Amino acid sequence: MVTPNTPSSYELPSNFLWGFATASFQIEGSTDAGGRGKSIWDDFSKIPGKTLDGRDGDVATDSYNRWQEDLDLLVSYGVKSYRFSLAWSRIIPLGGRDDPISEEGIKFYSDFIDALLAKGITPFVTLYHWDLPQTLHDRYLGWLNKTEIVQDYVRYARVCFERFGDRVKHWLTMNEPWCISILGYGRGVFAPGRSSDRLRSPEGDSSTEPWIAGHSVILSHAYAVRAYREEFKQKQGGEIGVTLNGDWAMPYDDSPANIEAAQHALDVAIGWFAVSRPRLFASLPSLFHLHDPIYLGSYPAYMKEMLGDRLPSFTEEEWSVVKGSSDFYGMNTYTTNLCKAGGEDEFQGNVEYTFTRPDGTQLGTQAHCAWLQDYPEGFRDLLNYLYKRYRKPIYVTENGFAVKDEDKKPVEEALHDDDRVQYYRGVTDSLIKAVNEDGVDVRAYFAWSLLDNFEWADGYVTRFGVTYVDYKTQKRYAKDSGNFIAKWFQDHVQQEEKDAPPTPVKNAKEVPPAHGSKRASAVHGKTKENSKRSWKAPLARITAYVSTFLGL
Ligand code: GBH
Repeated sequence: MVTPNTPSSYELPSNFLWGFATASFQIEGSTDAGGRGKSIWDDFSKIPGKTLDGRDGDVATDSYNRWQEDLDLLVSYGVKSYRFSLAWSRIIPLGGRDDPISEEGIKFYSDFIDALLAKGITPFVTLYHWDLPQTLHDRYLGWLNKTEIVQDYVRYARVCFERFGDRVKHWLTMNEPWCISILGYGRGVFAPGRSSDRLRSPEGDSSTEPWIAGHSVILSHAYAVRAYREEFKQKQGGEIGVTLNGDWAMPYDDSPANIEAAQHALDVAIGWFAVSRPRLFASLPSLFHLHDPIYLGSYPAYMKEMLGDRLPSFTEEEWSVVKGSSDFYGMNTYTTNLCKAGGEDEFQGNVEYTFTRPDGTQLGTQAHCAWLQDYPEGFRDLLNYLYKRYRKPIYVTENGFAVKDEDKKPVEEALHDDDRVQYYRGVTDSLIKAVNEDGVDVRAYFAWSLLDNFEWADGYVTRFGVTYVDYKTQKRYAKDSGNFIAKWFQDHVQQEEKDAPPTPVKNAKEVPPAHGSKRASAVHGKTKENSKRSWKAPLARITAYVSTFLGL
């Protein structure tokens, strides 16, 4: 457990965006209002056994009706930005490129965007957060059909840019491609629930389908970004990228096999989509194209080694569209896993995860869900790793904690969510140190989530909100964590426009491995960063750049 000791002079620049995140299917409810078509989650969540409490998304937090209330809540927290997603099937009910647009769906989001802007809140919009139009699954199996889905997705994206892009300047194409592919087509725990496990699903092949789905997701993202850049960006002036889930991977101990395992875990969780260049050649293009940073170029070598020809390949033309197709690194992260080589779980890179250290102690405070413990040092290490490896400004688009048994507590008790406050205390300390001491270019932070909401396969049992939702009355109550975050960012983000925007580092010489870099060894308590003052942020950034360039 950390006791943050953030130096009082540390700050975040005045243009730093902060706020809370949600997703359409998790909050909207009203699944048949306004001409909305079905999404793959509508029926899936109703199949007995698919959600922990047997509950579905028909009502959720009723935000389709209560968006004004949600907006008031955002205003009361004083956020600068709000990350939410659009339901594809509200905008194009049948989903396809020749299917009609629903003006009612457009109006719903358009009004909401106007209302946010009227309150000075910057909309940060995700185009796809897992609610694929059911029709596209029925027609051609959705993400498994590359040719069809790429065209349908790009048309949907284009409609959104056309209708909202005059006001939306921050776009995320996809939320967590790993989850879309692995949880939807591999483990089968998320819609459409396909898997080789015949107890779970009558159809599916977990050894091939996730990699095919992931391939379509990458291409859909990339062609949508191309459309934005060619047809809209100049006029609208926004930015666009993808957001990846990825938790910090820490070797279980110092054995070479486990150090390697931690890198393999990152290769499959993140590298699969970030598609980093093979390390040997990583520096060459950046030396010759100084404004073409490294991010997207080839699948990690380990993915190829593990999957052989089950990993679909891109054509040269596709590569040219995929490479460089994200303006920033969108980072969703929740925890740190201790990694041991071995096991047969390809979805984790044949790596075993644990939270129990070799000495038997736990890494951190246990959350309600088994996969999550609090370890803020990992958050800082991940920021450093991603920034050194991909050389892109980082937007933390999700980060959060579910307090154990919060659903069993009476409201008054649940509001004092000490473990969640402690989690955010640690993470914000890590964040500001990464910016001020390590020179990492972080430009946004969104806590997950504004509200307790429909937590997918967990139903409503697991609560991630910084605001408590009483599902009987749909009343919202700020938890201590919501107030903590609001105050923390108000205290640490500079008030006025007195600073220049952060200077991104343009060029990187080396793509470092996860474990062997300076910060990574600090994880194990060997190094301590010690620069102390906030004006040193740009200096730290330059130093980070120079040392990376020199391969230190
Ligand atoms: C986010 O994903 C989602 O974007 C968001 O919608 C969700 O509400 C939030 O997390 C909280 O869960 O043990 O194999 O099932 C987080 C990334 C990746 C975390 C998969 C849980 C479990 C892997 N998730 N992980 S597995």
